[in-house]
Amino acid sequence: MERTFVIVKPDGVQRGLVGEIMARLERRGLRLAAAKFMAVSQEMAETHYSIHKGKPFYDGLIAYITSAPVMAMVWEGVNAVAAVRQTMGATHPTEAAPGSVRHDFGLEVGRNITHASDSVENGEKETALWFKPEELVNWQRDLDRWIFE
Ligand code: D4T
Repeated sequence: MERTFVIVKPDGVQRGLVGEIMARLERRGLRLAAAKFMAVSQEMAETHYSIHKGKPFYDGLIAYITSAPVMAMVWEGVNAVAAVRQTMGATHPTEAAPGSVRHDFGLEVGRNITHASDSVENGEKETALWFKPEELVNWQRDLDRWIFE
């Protein structure tokens, strides 16, 4: 089953949106595989965002993601990467589709509430960075046959 890595970022946690965002993913039919409420170390932030090193927004991005706790999660399902990116909406909240998390709760790219992996490969890499293998739960949900064809 395809897996993707998701973060409710510090602004989402501070604004009390963790439950709302998890509820949207659950309602969509995605299945939770791991979740961890945690502070983000400087080292973790720099590794996670290493592709953005040197860009003008990099320092602000690192300060933002380490500024308060986050909810780190792994969600799984058919087409999980694309489905979660769609539920979150475009990176810039003013370009995000109506009904998406970033549209419904965000205004600025530097406070865009969530992260979601942009490919299956990055989902696997990010999951391995943020979670130990034993923190991932393999389980069957009784509803699965009504959601996955
Ligand atoms: P994340 O990785 O946070 O889910 O965002 P996206 O996958 O949607 O977008 P991204 O990797 O292009 O950007 C990572 C992160 O950097 C912030 N950012 C981005 C910013 O502050 N200013 C910018 O101009 C861009 C492009 C927001 C998300």
